[in-house]
Amino acid sequence: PHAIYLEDYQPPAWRVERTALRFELEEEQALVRAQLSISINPEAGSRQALELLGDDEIELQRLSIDGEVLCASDYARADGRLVIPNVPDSFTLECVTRLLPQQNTALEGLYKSDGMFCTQCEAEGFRRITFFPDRPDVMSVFTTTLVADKTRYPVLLSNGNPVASGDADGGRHWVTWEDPWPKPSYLFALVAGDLALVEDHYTTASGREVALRIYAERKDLDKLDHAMVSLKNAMRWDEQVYGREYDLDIYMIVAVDFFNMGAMENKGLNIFNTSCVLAHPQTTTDAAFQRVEAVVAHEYFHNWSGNRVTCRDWFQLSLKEGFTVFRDAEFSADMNSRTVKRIEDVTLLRTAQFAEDAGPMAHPVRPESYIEISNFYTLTVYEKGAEVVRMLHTLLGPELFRKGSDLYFERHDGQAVTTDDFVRAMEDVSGRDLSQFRRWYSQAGTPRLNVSDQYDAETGCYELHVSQSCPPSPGQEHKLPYHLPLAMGLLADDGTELCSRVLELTEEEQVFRFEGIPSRPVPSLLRGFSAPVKLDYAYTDQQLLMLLRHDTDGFNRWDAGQRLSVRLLQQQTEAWCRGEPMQCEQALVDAWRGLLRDENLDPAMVAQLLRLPSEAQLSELADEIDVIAIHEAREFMRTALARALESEWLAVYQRCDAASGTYSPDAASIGLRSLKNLALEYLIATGREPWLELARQQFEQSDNMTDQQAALSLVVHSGFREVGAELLEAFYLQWQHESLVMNQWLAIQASDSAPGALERVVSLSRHPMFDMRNPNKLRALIGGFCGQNLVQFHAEDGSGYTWLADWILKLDRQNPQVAARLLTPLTRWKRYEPVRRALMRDQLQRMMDTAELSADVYEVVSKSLV
Ligand code: B3K
Ligand code: ZN
Repeated sequence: PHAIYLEDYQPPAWRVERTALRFELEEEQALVRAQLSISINPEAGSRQALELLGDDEIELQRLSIDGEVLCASDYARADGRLVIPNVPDSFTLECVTRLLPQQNTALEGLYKSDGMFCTQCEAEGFRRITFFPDRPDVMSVFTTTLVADKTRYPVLLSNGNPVASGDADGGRHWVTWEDPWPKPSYLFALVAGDLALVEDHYTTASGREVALRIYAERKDLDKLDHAMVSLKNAMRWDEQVYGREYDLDIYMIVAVDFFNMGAMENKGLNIFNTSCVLAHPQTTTDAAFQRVEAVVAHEYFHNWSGNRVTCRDWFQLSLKEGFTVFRDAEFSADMNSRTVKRIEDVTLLRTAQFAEDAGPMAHPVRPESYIEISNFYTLTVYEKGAEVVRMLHTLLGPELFRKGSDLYFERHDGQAVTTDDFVRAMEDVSGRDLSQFRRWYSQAGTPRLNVSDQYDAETGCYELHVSQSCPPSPGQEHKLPYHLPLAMGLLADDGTELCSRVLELTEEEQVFRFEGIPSRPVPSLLRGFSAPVKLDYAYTDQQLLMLLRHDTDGFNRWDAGQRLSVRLLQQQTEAWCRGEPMQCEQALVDAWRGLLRDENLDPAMVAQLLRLPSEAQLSELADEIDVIAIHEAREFMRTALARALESEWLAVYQRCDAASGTYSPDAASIGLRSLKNLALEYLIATGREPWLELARQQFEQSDNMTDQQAALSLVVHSGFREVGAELLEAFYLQWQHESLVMNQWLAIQASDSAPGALERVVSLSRHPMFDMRNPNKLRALIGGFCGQNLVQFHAEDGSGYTWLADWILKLDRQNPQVAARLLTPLTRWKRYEPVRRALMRDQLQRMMDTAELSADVYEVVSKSLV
């Protein structure tokens, strides 16, 4: 496998104005006839041979130019390419290919999921279907005809609008779809199957009627309402907030069970992982309800940020992904609690993106090279990319930002562009120079801000000294300073806010002066997490407690509490390592008591404030990760806080329980359930029997999956092993017919850290509920064990590492994308103490020594070993 570089980009030599496809879908094979109207690209540098991309596995049956069949000597086919040296300036190329979708286990290109045909073409799946300039800067108008057995596949879908249909011989039928909007091949999609649907409609701001259809297997028809409501909300929101309307007569979503990621924004025909579209109170948790809302909106928003304006090349992936994640995050913030949404997003960023930034696969938001682009659908491109857009929003303010996005969409409608074009639109509307800001796209790593202060009581002058730096990352030894917004405020000791500002950092070291400050203030820094950085300031415990109580910025209230918890947990981790007794600070207990007793606070916020940072996050913050010490310290604190505040937890549990009525997935009810279940978690953590009974009751009597699953996982993860096993069995019997619920059942067991975990997951991998071809099952079981069960995955004998490596090698032959992704935990080997570090490295080396790794796994393993 070899690398591809951004600096080698060349515009396409040929354009494809029109693409007509005809699919004959059969039980053993699919035949694809493609007619491409090709002409020379006047913007290309020089005339070149026609080069089409097509996977070596597809069978080329016929190739003709303007009706003349080519013979083997007219073209060359090798390494995923088809080269035809002699072609006119403008011509029609026809090619017929034969594929085996039934055998496509990689789930890229055309494949079968539970008896239905579907496609996944981003990033480079179209070349597994036919020969094409499969790159995002070649945009074409597609017409697609599907032909298939009428009984097995009554529903035949593709992009755009249906324009003709009819019956064919042998019980077959056909439908033709036309998509008027030019699009790159990665946005092509088709679906053929026996599907049920819910239908609704939407009237756009300018009065156009759009039919909305969500398709799923018949048994899931009762789980589509939430997605439909979310879709309509997203359509309205994009009109109101970005002035963007939908542009076809139909918008379709199809739910499929076998899918490599969450969902795909194919023009007019989104294909979704069932886990991101199906929702029903009885089978779906609050978190999953919110995920459905977010993903439905995300894919819808792509219609403008991604489809109408697309990426020039895959290095620009964050152009559409970072911007669209920012858009969906703001949408979710408007639909739910803004502060809670921000806390959740920042937690993900700090836990997983910061870890990525500090690991061997670290890359800039706009990577400079890749071996396999699938490996770059990362937290950096998505989440950090969204933070970069958010910083532009903060620096310019909402009005200018909106002007900038309007200009961007107008200027580049129908084009394939770069992140630079996006920033230029923001520059043009604001008159600002964002050249330094562009470093956010080109430099990898998490910047660090060091803040200290000085106060002169006589003059009332307060100074903040801010310095910034960024650690080296692969291929980037030295970093230049970033341009970033540092939102902050100053608080008096009693919590009164003295001022609030957005400081702009551009230099390595800067001083900011504040006049007329009556007494030494407490700074509230990086409010709302205004930049994706790590910030150090020597807060005292007292100052953090004050901010936790009084900060006017909800996010920073939470963050103050987190800083304090992290500090105390780190102290206990060190105590544990030294063999000294651990202890729980009384001041923390008192502060938490105050929060638990204050009935005026928003329950959702209290739940966030009283959640201890996860083991994964504490690991990210550690100099050298000691998994056991972190686990022990966190368990100690959890138990101590549980016991010290037992009556408060019970009171809160009862208060929230009484306040929750019938199930509704709105923000207020979700907040009540999250605080109630957090209280139950602490009650269970006391280890006392009565609370086990309370959990059992909740498990048996609740009318919704959020409460039932919370009770189940708390009991399973507690010391009450027998009851845990009993509830698992009951849950299984109740829900065995619901595949998504069974994924949770697998994940809860996989993340159980009690001894014997590896034996348990090995036996689950042989359970009928597990299916190694289904990515959701793999993520639940393997991802659950390696990502959520840190103590057991990192067992000192290395058994967890061997188990994972065995799986990767097995999966790599079947589904390289998923294999490469599941590999992530091993890539972090350098962060661990010497024994585990060596064991993890051994497994990476074992994989490296294996012949014939896929490009996906090869890239991750080889970069990890550097
Ligand atoms: N654009 C798709 C991701 C495709 C991943 C391909 N390996 C989903 C999304 O971000 O909306
Ligand atoms: Zn996306």
